[in-house]
Amino acid sequence: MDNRTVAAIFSEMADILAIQGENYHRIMAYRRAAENIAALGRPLEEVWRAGELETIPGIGKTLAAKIDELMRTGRLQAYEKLKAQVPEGVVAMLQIPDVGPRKAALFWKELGITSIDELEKAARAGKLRDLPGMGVRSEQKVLEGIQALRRRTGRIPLGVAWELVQAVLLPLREVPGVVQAAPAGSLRRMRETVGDLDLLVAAEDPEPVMARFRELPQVAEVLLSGPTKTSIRTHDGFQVDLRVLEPARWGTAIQYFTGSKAHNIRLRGLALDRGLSLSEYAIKREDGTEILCATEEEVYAALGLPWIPPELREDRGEIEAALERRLPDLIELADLQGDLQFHTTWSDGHASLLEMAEAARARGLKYGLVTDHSRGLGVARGVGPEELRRQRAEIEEVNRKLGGTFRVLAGVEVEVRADGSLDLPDEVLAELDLVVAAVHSGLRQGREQVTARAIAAIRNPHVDILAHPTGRLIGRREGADIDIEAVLQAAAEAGKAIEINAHPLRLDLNDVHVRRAVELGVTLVVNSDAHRPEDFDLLRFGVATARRGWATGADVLNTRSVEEVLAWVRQRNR
Ligand code: DGT
Ligand code: CA
Ligand code: CA
Ligand code: ZN
Repeated sequence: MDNRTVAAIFSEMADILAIQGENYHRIMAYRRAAENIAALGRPLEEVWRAGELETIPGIGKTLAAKIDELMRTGRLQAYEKLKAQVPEGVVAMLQIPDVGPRKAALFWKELGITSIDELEKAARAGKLRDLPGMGVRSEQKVLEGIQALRRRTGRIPLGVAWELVQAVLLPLREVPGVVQAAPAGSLRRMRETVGDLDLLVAAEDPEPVMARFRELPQVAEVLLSGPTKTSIRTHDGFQVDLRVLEPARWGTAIQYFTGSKAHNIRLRGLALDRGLSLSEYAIKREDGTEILCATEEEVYAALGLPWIPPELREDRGEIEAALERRLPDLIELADLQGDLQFHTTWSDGHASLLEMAEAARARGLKYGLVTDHSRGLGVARGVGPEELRRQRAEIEEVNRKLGGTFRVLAGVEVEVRADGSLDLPDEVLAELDLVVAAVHSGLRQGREQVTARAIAAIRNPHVDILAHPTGRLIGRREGADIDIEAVLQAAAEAGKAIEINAHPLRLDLNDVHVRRAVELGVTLVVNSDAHRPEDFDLLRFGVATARRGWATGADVLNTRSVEEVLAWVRQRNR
C-alpha cells in the first residue's frame, strides 16, 4: 500500500460522502488526510510501522485505525461499504468541470444516470434542463465539460474511435468519384487507444470529399481545410484528419499514414539500402524517376518484403520476420467458432439466454459458454448452486430450440475471493462444461497477493480459463499489480487457458502479454464477455489484440470446434 493508493482511497471516500450529502466536516477530514498523505514525502508504511501515524497532520485516531486496516489487510471495510452505495460512474462525474457532488447526485437520483456516457446522452436529448437548479445554459455547460474532460484525458479508447470512424466513412464513401476510403494511423493498427483519427480517401477530385467531410453532423469545428488535408474537431473533442489523394498513389499513402512511425523509419532504411527513397507520394529511384504504388502490396514488394499486417507494424520484430519469410499466420475474426464468456439476465446481462445464443449464432458462431457471475461479486442476480441447476434446464431447452444450429455450454464466471478460494463449491463446478474464474474485487491488493490468487485459481482442477487477468479498464482504472509472467507460466504448466477479453475498455491480456503467452505456448481464448446481444460484435477488438500479440488460430482455443474444446477439457482431467 503506497502513499498514492491510500490517498486515492481517502479522496474517493470524500467524493462519495459528498455525493451522499454528508456532513461537511467529515468530508473535509478525508480530503485533508488524502492531501497530507500524498504530500508526505516518505513512505506511509514506514510511518505506520513506527506507530507514528497520528503525527501526520489531519490524521487522528479514527483515520489512523483505517490506515492500519489497509496496511494489515489490503482492504478497508468502510471504503467498500461506501463504494457499494454509489455507482462508480456517478463518482466519475465529479471529474467533469462544473459538475460537483450536488449535481452528480441530482442526475443520478432524478434521472437514474450512472455514467458520463449516459449523462452526455441525456444532455444531448435536453433532459437535464428541467431539473431543479438547472437550465438550458447549465445543460450546455455539462456537455462542454464532458468534451473538455475527453480532450484532457487524451487518448480515445479503440471502441469509441472505431464507431466514430465507421460513422464518418459511410457518407464519404458515397461521394461520387471516391475509389477508396479507409482509416489509417493507430486505429488501422488497432492500438488499444488512439491519439487522433487519420482517414484516407482516394479520389481524383478532392474538393467534393472535403466539402462533405466539413459538413458532417459530428463536426464541431473545422481546424484547417485545404486541397490535400482537412482537420476537424468533433463534438466529443476528438481530432480527425482527412487526406485525399490520387488513386494511383494509394499504396504509398496508406502505408505511410498507417505507421507506426518506428515501422516506417525501418522501411525507409530498407529502401535506402536498395537505392530507393520512400515517401507518402511514391518510391523514387536515384535517377529521380518515380514508381507509383496503387496498392500496399506493391510498396512492400518493392522493398523485397511480403505485405505485413497493420497490427504488426510497431517495429517489434516484424521487419526481420518478413525478411526471413516467417511472419505468423495471424488469427482472423472468421476463425472463431465459439465464445467462451457471455452473460444473461441470470446475472448482470441484459438479455435472455435464448436471445444471447441467437445473437451469437447470427454472427456465425457455433457455440457459446454461458458464464453468469457467481454470487460473491455482489452483482444483482448472481448465480449460486441452485440457480445453476435451474439454468441447466434452460440451457437444455434453448439447445433443443436451436436444433443443432448452435450449442450453449454450461459455465460460470466464478469469483476468486480475496484469499484465493473460489466462490462456489467444487462439486458444483464439477457439473459444468467449462469454468471461467475471475478476480473482480481486491484488485488493489499487493503484487504477491493478487498474483497468488490468480495462480491458485489457475491450479484449481475445476477451472479452465482465467478471465481478464489484470482487471484494468482503459483510461478509467489501472489493472492490478500482478506478475503476468508468473500467471502465464502457471497456465502453461497447468494446461489452462488465459482470456483475451475483447471488450474495448479491457483488452486484457494486452498485446504485449499475448505475445509472451504465445511464446510460452499458453492456450488463449478470445471472449466477448457480452452482456447484451450486440456485444458479440466486440470480438473484433479481441481478435485484433490477439493479432497485435502475433497469435495464430492455433493459439486460440475457441477457433476449435465444440467437440475439440470439450476434448481439451477432458484430456486434462484424465
Ligand atoms: P496516435 O495518433 O498517437 O494514436 O498514433 P498514430 O500512429 O496514428 O500517429 P499520427 O496520427 O501522429 O500519424 C499517423 C501516421 O503517420 C503514423 O503512424 C506514421 C505517419 N507519420 C507521422 N509522422 C511521421 C514522421 O515523422 N515520420 C514517419 N516516417 N512517419 C510519420
Ligand atoms: Ca493518429
Ligand atoms: Ca494524425
Ligand atoms: Zn458482468
